[in-house]
Amino acid sequence: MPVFSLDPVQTAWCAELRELAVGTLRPLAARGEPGRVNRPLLAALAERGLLNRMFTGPPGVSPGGFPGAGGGFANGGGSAVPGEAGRALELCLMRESLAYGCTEAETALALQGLGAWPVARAGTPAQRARWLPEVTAGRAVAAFALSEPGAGSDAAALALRAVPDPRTGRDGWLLTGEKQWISNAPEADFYTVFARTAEGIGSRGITAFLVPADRPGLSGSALEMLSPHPVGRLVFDGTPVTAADVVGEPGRGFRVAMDTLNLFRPSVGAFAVGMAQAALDATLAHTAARTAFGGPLKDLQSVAHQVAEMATRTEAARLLVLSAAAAHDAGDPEVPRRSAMAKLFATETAQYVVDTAVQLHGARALQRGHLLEHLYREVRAPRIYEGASEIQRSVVAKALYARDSAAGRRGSGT
Ligand code: COS
Repeated sequence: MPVFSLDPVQTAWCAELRELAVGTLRPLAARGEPGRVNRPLLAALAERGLLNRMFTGPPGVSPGGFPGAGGGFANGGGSAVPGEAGRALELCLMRESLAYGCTEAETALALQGLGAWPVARAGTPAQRARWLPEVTAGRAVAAFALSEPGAGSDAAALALRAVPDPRTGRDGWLLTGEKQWISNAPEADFYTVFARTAEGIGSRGITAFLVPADRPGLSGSALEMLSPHPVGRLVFDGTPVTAADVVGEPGRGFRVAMDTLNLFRPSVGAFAVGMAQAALDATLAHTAARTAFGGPLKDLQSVAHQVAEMATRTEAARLLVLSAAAAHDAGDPEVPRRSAMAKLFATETAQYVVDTAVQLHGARALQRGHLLEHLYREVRAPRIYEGASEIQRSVVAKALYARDSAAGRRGSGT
């Protein structure tokens, strides 16, 4: 893996996105209702081509990209499997840059990606043609429905049942059960739902379905969470699905979920890095301007060293995120470990950086409406969703031991 650096075009694009986030998207976010989907914000992301770009990758770099010269899904979708060139990196650059200026816009974009990526990656041509142009236009809201009240970290234990529909025989199922803590629920227009089609075989008995929100027997309610975006619960009461709703192959849904998380985990790290950078920059400005004990705070060594530590950890997190993204795009076999490391380190780092920034600002940072008060609330959830930090450590350790045993090596103490 080469040493990582961004080229001038990428650097300029990130600067443009930060400006867009602060100047245009932040005011739109402020007019939204906390806990509700902000459709004008989504429309603004779509208008600037960002939702589309999330799926197509950088212009001209995605050789197997979606058909329609440069048009991606907006021109009607298609059936080609997208090339991976630049995809994860692109997603990370967008998420970090948007998060720096407007976390709500960042999350709205990311959730469209998380909910619709399984369809883009493994869906049928009909599913893709029906939904992806709507998703990238910001008209259809997508959601990824994996977690359940009894299966969060242990995703393979999910219990939402898909039993054969006696009316349609082998070609249909009825979904019965619950999903919980689903971002964008209950307002999404469709859900990528992971359900159990076979008992007793764990992760191999799971199938992914594309379930439009208006299917009979599907209802939802909002949960009040420490999160500005909607999070809800879904109840499936004999909701009918058919073979045409299967995303990928029956019994291969866990793979669809894991592939999606392998792509999105580094980008959760990028979101965290964007927040950490915003907190760091606010701290630099504050500690340079604020005086106490006869001089600016920055002249106190205890303050300066904390700022240096914040900056060093943020930079390390960014490099880990970008190298995991680059590894994903290069088809590196160690993607699960690298993605897990990036998410783990970046989200834990951002928590530390934002917390330290609050400490260095003092009481003003806790005032409702202060940037750091906002970031302090935002920074907590990413350490839990898309695999809690503890799960990421397990993924990393498992991959290390598997690699070690494949190489036939023994630890130094044996
Ligand atoms: N990428 C690709 N494949 C993966 C994978 C990954 N990151 N993680 C697991 N798999 C595959 C394994 O290779 C295995 O495949 P086979 O059946 O072909 O051998 C299968 O999935 C089962 O893997 P494993 O036995 O490791 O499953 P476990 O149940 O022990 O652990 C974890 C799976 C804990 C890693 C998984 O459940 C997980 O990621 N949990 C967190 C879920 C999560 O992120 N929830 C948040 C929802 S979105 S907000």
